[in-house]
Amino acid sequence: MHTHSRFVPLENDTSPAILPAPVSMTYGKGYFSLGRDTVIVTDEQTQAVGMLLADALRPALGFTASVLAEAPATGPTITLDIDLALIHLGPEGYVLQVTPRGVSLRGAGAAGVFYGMQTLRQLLPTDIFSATPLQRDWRIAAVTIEDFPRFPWRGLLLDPVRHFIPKEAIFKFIDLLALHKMNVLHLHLTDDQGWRMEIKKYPRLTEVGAWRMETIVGSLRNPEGYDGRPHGGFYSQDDLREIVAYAAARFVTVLPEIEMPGHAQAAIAAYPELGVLGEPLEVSTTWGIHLSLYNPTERTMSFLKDVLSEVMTIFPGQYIHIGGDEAHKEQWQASLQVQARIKELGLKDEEDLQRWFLTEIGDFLTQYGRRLVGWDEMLEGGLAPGATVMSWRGQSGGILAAQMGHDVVMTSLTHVYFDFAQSNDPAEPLSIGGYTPLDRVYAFDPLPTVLKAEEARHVLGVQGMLWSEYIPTLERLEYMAFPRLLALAEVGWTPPERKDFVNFRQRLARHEERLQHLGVTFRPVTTWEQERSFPPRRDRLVELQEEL
Ligand code: TNX
Repeated sequence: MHTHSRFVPLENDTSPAILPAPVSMTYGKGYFSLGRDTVIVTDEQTQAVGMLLADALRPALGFTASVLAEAPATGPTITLDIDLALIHLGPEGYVLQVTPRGVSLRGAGAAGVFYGMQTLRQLLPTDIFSATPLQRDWRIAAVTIEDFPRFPWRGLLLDPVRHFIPKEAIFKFIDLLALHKMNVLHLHLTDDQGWRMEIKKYPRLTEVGAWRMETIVGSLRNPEGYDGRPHGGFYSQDDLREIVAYAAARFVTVLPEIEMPGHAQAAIAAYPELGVLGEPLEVSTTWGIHLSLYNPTERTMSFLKDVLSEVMTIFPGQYIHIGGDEAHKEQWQASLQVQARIKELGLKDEEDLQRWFLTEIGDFLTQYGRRLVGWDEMLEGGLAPGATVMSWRGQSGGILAAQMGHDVVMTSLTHVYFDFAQSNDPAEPLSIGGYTPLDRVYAFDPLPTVLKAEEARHVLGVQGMLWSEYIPTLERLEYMAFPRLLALAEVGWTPPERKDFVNFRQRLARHEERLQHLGVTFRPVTTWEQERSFPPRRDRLVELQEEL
């Protein structure tokens, strides 16, 4: 039951709309005026953040604030410092103090200072996000903010396989993640419908695997034929290096995903010998679960290790995602060769084979100091040692994994699937189905109460999922992400006792002005009355059962 009252914007409300809400905020007296004479003063470690701040302010101000290593004798300053005395706030925490004389921003690490900088932008009038110069009084009310995140993992998955996402759009998403203090961009790089990463040793992966002949029109349930247009694209290794560097400068880690042993049809289309059937296949033109699996031969394992070696040269992060979801075992069951392989390896059955497969890959990654991440199906055959689990089919997989001492990221389809419809309005664009309105995302609690304290420590955080079967354009991608991504940002950052949905919507109303300036397509907030007047949709979970 929703007991929230109808959202009414507060009249004359001038309190800043900080999103996600900070841990603590105390108002002082007066205000700081940002003007042509304001300089940004940094130490060595915060200089890059200072430059990003000057860059972020430039379009609306119409001038570039100087970034200096020493404070001038007089005049207003914004000072950015590393302060190890703040280590109790963690590497991402910060203290931001605004007084009429100046702004001081400190953190134990550069990431904290960066997040304080994002808060500072949100303390200014929303017009500071304008892309063109505006004549305004750039005032910031005096305030002291002390802030740090609830979880270390605050992610978003983008799926450039089902519909390709050009590099520039990835940059825009990285900026939007950083603005909302999120720090992981999960790139789903391979699947049945395409292979999106250049691999030098296997050029056919992108020559053949990056393109499909056409794409299904309408929903999988009620298809309206095919569009007859080739679709594809891929990121060169140089593109990916650029993406990784752009993200790193904004304290976002890019998590690459190479799917196995299922969701492998594009790879098999490029190199049929990797498949169980050994027959030519097409890059898939449709959605849903496919039956093509990798053939678990020595040759396939070497191929995957070669691919992952190249992945590791591009992506410096600790984690590498190897998929592991929705690998239905029909092909392995029916193949005499695979059955013989199971015997040869002394394994029980196909589930055991998947466990062996992923353990091999996990050991390989471990040798290089990396850690394997995979979807919760990994739990079925037994988890590879040290594996981190993304719990997508609800939270039970995550609970189990945490109880077994494995790290977990909560990505539950009950709350954070941004490919699901966000309203029951019949005018909503076609989506995969389901119903995940804003308040549902906001109410997500990634820490199930059944977990004991030492188990709960294994819950690294949360991640939203933007699967893009039904997301053919960049406008739609943004529309599905906003505003739900903002609710997720607050789930990942703000302490639960500070969360308040009515207040969140008030801040969101203001925040929409910023999104508008940034050229982000978003779904305007609906009232409860509107939302309740629409007929309910079918439950996506029921639909999924039927699709299997
Ligand atoms: C399930 S979530 C999948 C994806 C689909 C998604 C659509 C997961 C690990 N697998 O392949 O895109 O559903 O909601």
